[in-house]
Amino acid sequence: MNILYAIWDFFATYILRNAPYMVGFLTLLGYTLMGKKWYDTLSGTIKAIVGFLILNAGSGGLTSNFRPILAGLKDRFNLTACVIDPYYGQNAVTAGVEEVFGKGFSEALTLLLIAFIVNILLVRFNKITKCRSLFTTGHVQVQQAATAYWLILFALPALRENSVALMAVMSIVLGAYWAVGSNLTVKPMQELTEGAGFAIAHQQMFGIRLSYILADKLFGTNGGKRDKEIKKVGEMEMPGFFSIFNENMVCTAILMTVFFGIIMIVIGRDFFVETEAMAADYNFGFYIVNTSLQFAVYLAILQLGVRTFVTELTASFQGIADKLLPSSVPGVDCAVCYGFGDSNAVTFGFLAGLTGQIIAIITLIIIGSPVIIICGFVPVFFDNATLGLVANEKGGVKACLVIPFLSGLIQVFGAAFIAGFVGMAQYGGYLGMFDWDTVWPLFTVLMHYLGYAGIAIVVVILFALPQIEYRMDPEGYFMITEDYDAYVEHVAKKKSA
Ligand code: ASC
Repeated sequence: MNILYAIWDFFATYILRNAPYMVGFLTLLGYTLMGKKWYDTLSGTIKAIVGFLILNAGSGGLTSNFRPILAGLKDRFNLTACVIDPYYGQNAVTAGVEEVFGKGFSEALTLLLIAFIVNILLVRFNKITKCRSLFTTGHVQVQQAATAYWLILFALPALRENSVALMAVMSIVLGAYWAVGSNLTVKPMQELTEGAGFAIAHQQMFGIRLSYILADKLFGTNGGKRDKEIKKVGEMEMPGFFSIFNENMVCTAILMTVFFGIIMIVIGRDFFVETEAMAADYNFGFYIVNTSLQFAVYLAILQLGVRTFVTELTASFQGIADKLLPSSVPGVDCAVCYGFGDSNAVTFGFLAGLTGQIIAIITLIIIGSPVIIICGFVPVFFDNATLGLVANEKGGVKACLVIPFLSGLIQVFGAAFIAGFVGMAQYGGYLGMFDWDTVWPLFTVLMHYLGYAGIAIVVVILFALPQIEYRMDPEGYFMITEDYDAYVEHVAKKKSA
């Protein structure tokens, strides 16, 4: 028994919550189930793990370089503010949950494991549930389990004393959110990647579907009903000097130098010297340029990582889909889709989102909001870049700018509301990613004011979404994950009929 526990503990700590190794494990399992030669399996597994580690080096580099700059705004203006950032959010839960609810953080990790099992079961029985995607992003699951733990403890005081009932409610709601949310991204991702075979398992899954729908309705062809030519970011023809913006690396480098240059000048040289980010005798202008250029560097690394592992993961997942989880795809980090579509849409989406966030923050300050939000790099970049990329595909340049801009506003206002409402703001941080500024506040309010009826409404909404999507196209619904080429033909046939 002890040995079994030790194995499980090792698996949970080093694999399940550790995305590169979880993806490696799935690749190993998938290829083994397919009966691949051992050396092909080994090579695929190594590429999956190393590719994901490269992706992490890229996204980690972006985060560690640019997070302190945005957080510096807070110190510069002496704000007592709540930073929206997954890591600050997780720290706030660890720091406050015992004090506020008398409960330890370790239960949040039990929640993660049970919710993950709920996700697996919902996909296993997808003939009934219609859920087609499995979460594989462990670090995000830890952050979400922590935040959901707080939100639900706050919303349902009656359940605080009953650990079993509490855990049951939490894991059904969270597990269903994982299965249903990532399922919502299947169609947008299959279209964006032309059938690469993955979904997104991250923190803006409802946002992705919303962006996909709005971009099409407001800026696109409205499902083919409107005769309209869509100009995507990559198709913009720019004359003369502006043509250099067509190249992703150049575009990112120039725009980031301008944007971060302004922010860094506002924060001021002293801040960077005091925080020992820069030596006292270093040239500030050069520091700004060099720091800003790192953005293009890490973005390029991130995209290399994606190219390295995506084919291995999705090819091997076929084995899992055939033998264990029929018609399913792996749900992966949102950064994975940055290897597809127009890469400049990533940069545009981010900048539009940042503009929205800054305007929203200034508004909060002007109206004297009790909770002031500071943009964290992770929500402002990873959410809005993803929403921009999806919007661009369906609605072109305008959608790619307008939707992330609106998202930036929503992120700040939504986070200010929920972090104040549930008392997380005073611990200095909130998760703050798109779904957690929109969908989860809604769930929390429903559960808080309606109690058991609220839980029922939330569960019904979640379980109904895949059913509705299925009924809109029963024939194509599983085809899109099983055989994308056949799906494309099926859609063309439906259109001409
Ligand atoms: C998150 C989070 C990160 C990033 C990363 C993006 O939500 O916690 O570290 O986004 O997953 O690639």
